[in-house]
Amino acid sequence: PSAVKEELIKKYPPKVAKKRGKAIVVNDPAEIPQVQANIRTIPGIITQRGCSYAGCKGVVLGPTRDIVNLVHGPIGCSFYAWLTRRNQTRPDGPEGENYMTYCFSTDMQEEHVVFGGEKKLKKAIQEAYDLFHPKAIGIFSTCPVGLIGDDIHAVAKEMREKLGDCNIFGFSCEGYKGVSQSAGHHIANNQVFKHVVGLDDTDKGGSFKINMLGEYNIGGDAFEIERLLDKCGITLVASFSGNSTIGQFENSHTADLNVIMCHRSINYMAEMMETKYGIPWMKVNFIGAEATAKSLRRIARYFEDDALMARVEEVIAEEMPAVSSVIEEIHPKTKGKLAMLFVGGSRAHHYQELFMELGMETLSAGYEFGHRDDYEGRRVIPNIKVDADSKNIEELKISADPEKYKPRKTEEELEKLKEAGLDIRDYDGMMPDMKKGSLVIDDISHYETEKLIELYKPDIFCAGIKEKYVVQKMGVPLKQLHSYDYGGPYAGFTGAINFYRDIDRMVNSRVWKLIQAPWEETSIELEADYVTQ
Ligand code: CFM
Ligand code: HCA
Repeated sequence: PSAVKEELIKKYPPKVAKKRGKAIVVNDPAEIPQVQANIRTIPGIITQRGCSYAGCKGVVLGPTRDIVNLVHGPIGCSFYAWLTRRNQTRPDGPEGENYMTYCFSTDMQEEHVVFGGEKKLKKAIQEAYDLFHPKAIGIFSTCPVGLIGDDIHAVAKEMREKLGDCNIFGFSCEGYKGVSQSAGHHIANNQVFKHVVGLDDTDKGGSFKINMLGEYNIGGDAFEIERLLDKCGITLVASFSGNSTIGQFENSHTADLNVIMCHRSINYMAEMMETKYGIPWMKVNFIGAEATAKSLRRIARYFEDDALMARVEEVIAEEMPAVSSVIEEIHPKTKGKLAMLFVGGSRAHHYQELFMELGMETLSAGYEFGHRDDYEGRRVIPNIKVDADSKNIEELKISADPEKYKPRKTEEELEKLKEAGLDIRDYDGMMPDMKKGSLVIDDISHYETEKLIELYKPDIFCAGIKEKYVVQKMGVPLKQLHSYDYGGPYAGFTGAINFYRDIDRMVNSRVWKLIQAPWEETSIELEADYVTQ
């Protein structure tokens, strides 16, 4: 692996090679090395990262169905975020509110960039209100809004007061804020926490009340998780934000536990909710059948309820046979095959579980915009250098709510649970789960991707739409772990079965062998023939 690393950076100018060298590390799970992460991409390198607006408007708020998400900016920003992420939702019947299929934008023109766009924004809010009478309107700033200084928060306040029965709040998530989508996650967490969470104190009943944080219902994952929670008798108060409503967010502080799927995008919310309301959080993973069983068991152990623990065991016993029979059929065909995963800020870790169940090895993996804690574990957080880019993102000062703070467990109770192996408030990151000698690469560049494939020739490469066809032209199938291509759900037990079958189809299809990769000699000879003809 060290030789591969050298090969990946060899062609770069010395300064670039030095910098990229710190983002490419040979893993050792026993002595986790440091990974350079969450810093600016080197200009000129083709990154797969997106922007702050994508992380805020697209990722965190995108899956909410009854908030009108209004983009203040030129039309392209809204158009390119229009139904491109496969977050699904299930409205309450045919008349139930669902604005997800709409594309709301102020359609800023040059005139507004020069003379200001606040008037147009006010008009757009009024128009959306008159047409839909939504419970809430979220305003999202794109790059030019920040550059010209339109004050979306003042507009939000003015219009909220004017309209009276519509919660209106803004997100200063200009694309250039921070270094990736990650900044947008933080901005989204802050504003939803400030303007929405805690508004509705109604006790809606139910036992074992949890919130599901960082699950965005891509390809219907949240539906499968909801099915399992329901079967176990665990009440889902709110989901941030797959298949969610604003009413759920308002009421979410009545839950007794926050479980986190995607740590990167939503850990801020969990911490703020614990400080203000006293709700502890726990990392879970519903990707992988074993991981799903483990996560359900851990939720039951948190509640320390025998009947719940028994029910969870019953559910696992009911669900597992179907999983095992598919694994028995597929494992012999996938065993020993090689995978690589380069995705966002959490899936590159979670999906290694499913590949393990298929007997496949992960040779190399990395995030586009994960932070060091997502790689090395939260214990490194105190040592993370806070640079100017991170300082630009607001850290809310949160304290216990004088009336609503109610610790769900005492510190002693939490300590006891931790001693019994329940890792409350912790996430160990991706590297402890990866083999010694595997390559961990942050913010992989396009050149490095191609080189890595050429050197390792994996049986499957997992990434997004930008990589998909380039990689497939090299004769390597690419599974999109963002959109799942057209598949899913992949979460839970049913999801695991779907994934096994899809991966089997991909790694065992003979079509890939018919493609000549650019580095294959035969293709070079063919080209030579062509030239001499
Ligand atoms: Fe979390 Fe996500 Fe991901 Fe993410 Fe994303 Fe996504 Fe992703 Mo695409 S919130 S970090 S910003 S799990 S959109 S649902 S697939 S890059 S790995
Ligand atoms: C985003 C969204 C994205 C893009 C996926 C891709 C998603 O980052 O803005 O590059 O294929 O999951 O839809 O991550």
